[in-house]
Amino acid sequence: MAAETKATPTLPLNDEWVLWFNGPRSGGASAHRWEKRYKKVTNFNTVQDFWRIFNNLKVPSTLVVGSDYHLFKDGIEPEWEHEKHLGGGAWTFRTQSKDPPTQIDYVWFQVLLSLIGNTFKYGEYVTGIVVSVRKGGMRIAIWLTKVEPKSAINDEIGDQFKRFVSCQANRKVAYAPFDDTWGRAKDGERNK
Ligand code: MGP
Repeated sequence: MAAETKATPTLPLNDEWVLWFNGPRSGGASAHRWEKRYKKVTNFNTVQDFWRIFNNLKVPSTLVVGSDYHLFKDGIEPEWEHEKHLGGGAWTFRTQSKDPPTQIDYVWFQVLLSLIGNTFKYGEYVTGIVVSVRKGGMRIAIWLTKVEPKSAINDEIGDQFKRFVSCQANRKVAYAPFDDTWGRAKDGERNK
């Protein structure tokens, strides 16, 4: 009798996710200026498809300087101007050039597993996660939809992120609302 083959059941994720990528700016383009240069790579909504994609994806630390991966919930673009980001902001962790590059790979992977696996508390406020490879170091940002910067919810989101970071590095995570004063000291900024 032929051996019975058991089909693995499809394991759906809570959300559908889209992976976007951009490489470095083309020559001559000025740094520090916003350019919409990301492109959609793929999307997934099952555990099987997630592993199929991520088993074959280069880890962030091996990407060319200037590259970013953006992993966002379906229907949300990785841009502040997207309607879901109005009133939102991001928690960011930055490495320094002397830090081991694999730190970023670990934090990126642990945070995204928690987000797609729906174990991240208040994950419904998270729209996506971005990892950026830059000359002076790398950064990971957890992007949020509208949230009160000084609220218990935002605090808890920052604390969870900080716990993932603390397993690898003694570095702060910082929150800043999305707007054109991004990166400069202003109201709504938080540090942990
Ligand atoms: P960047 O492309 O992430 O580059 O942002 P980089 O080299 O990391 O820039 P840096 O200035 O952070 O060192 C380029 C610039 O565009 C940033 O300085 C931000 O002020 C701005 N910026 C970033 N994002 C994600 C957005 C966005 O979604 N919308 C707008 N309008 N500006 C953005």
